[in-house]
Amino acid sequence: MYFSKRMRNNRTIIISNRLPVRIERRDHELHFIPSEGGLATGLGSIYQQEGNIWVGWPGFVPENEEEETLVREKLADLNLIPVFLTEEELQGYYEGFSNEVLWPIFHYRLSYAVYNTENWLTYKSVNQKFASVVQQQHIDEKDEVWIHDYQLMLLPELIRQSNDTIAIGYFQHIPFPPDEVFRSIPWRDELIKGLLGADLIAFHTYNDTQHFLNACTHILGLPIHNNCLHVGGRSVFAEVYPMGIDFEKFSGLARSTAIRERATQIRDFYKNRKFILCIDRLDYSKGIIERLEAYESLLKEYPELREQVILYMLVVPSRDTVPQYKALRDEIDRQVGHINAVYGINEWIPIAYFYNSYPVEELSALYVAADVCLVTSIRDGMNLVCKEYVASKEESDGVLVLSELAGASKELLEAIQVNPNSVDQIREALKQAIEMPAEEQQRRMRDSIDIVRKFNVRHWVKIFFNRLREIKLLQRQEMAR
Ligand code: GDG
Repeated sequence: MYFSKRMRNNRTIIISNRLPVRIERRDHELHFIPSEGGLATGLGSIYQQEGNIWVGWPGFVPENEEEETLVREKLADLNLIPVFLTEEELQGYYEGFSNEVLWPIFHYRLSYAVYNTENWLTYKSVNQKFASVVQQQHIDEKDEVWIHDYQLMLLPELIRQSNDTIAIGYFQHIPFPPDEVFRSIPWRDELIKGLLGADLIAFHTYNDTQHFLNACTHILGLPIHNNCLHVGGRSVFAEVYPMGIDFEKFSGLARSTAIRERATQIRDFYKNRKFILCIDRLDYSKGIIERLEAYESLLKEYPELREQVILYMLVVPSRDTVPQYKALRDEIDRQVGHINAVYGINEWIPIAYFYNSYPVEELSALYVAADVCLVTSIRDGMNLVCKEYVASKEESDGVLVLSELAGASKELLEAIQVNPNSVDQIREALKQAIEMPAEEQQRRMRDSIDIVRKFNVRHWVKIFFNRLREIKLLQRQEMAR
C-alpha cells in the first residue's frame, strides 16, 4: 500500500539507517521481528499512526525481485518503507564510510579512520537513494521529517532541495567532536552543509551541540547568533535533547514475578557474590579493555575481594567484519582468558563472559540481579544501558559506576563517575560501590530514578517535535513579514 497525496494532508516521516524490524529467513520463510530498541519504542506511537511512515534499510538483501516485492508489501502493512541496498553499497556506505570514518572520528579516535574516496562516493549515492525513496512517498510541504544519525548526514539537504518549506529535524545519536577533530575528514564541508538542510539539528549534550556550532563557524565561516544559524534565508537551530528510555517497560519488567525469580536464580548461580554487570555492543568506544585492566587491578590490589566478586560481561556482537572490531574481540578473549586463568580457582571464575545477544527479559533480570552496573565508555553519545539499569532498581539495591565521558553522565550526577582512562579510578570506584552502605545506595539511586523516569523516551520525542513545529512556525512568520 502506497500513500498518495490525496489520502491525507499531514504526515510524519521518520528516517534512519535501519528500519525498526528484523527480517529472518527460517525454513524457507521470511519472519518479520519488530525491534525492541529504544528508538523504535519512542517513535512507535508516531510511525504506527495511519499515514505516517518510517523509511530505512530493512537489514536484509533480497535474493530476487519477487522476494523484494514480498518484503516491500509486508513492510508497507507495518507503515515501513524499505530502502534496499546492495552488498557493495552496504560495504562502502555503512562499513566503509559510516563505520570507518564517521564513527572513529566522532568518537575521537583519529588513528582508526580509513579515508577512501570510493566509500565517500558510495555514502553520497546511498544518501541520494534514501532521498529518492522519500520523494517517491509524495511528501508534502506540510509533512514533518525526522532523520536519525550519522549514516544520513547528507539527507537533510537532499530533501530540502526539493522541499523548500517542509519541517526537517535531525538527531545525532553519537557525539559530535571538537571542530579541529572534525576537520580531519576531507569531506567535512559537505557533511556540515548536508546537515544544514534541517531546521533543527539536535544532540544528546551541550558540548556536542557547541562542537557542531563551532564547526559551522570555524570551518564554513557561518555567522551564529546564540544557537541559531542563518542559511539561505532560513533559521537553523542546533539544540540539546538528551534521549531517554522506555522507563515503564524496564521498571515494569523489574517488578514482575518472573523476572524477580530469574534474578534470584542468577544470583544463586553465582553464589550471591557481589555481581558487577557490564552490557555493551562490541565497540572500542565502550572501554571494554580498560575495564578489564581495572578489574584485574582490583583483584591484584585487594586480594581479599577475590571469590567475593564476579564480573558478568555481556558483549553483543556488532560490526565484527570491520578489522578493528575483530581485533578488539580477539583482545577481549585474550584478556578474559588471562584473568580467569591467573586468578581463577576451581570454586570461582572471576569473569563470566558472553559474546551473545539476549532477549530483553534476560537483560532485565541481569539488571535486577546486579549489585553494580559498570559503564566505562571512552566516548558515548548517551549510553542507554545505564538508564535501563537505573529504571530496574526501584525495588532492589544497586550502584552505578559511570564514565564521565558518556553523555548520560551529564544527567546521572548521583552515579559514581570515573575517568575511563584511569585504571586506578575505575578500581577505586568499584571498591567504593561494592562497599557502599544500602542507605546511601538507595538515596543515590532514588535521585537517578526520578531523572530517568521524568526524561523518558516519550518525553524526548514530544519535546523534539514541539520544538520543530515551533521553529517552523517562527520561520513561516519571518517569511510572511
Ligand atoms: C548509540 C550510541 C546512544 C544491548 N544488548 C542487548 C540489548 N541491548 C540494548 C540495550 C540498549 C541498547 O542495546 C544499547 O544502547 P547504548 O546507548 O548503550 O549504545 P549504542 O548501541 O552504541 O547506541 C549511544 C544510543 O545510540 C541512543 O542514542 O545512547 O551513545 O552509541 O538499549 O538494552 N538488547 C537486547 N539484547 C541484548 O543482548 N534485547
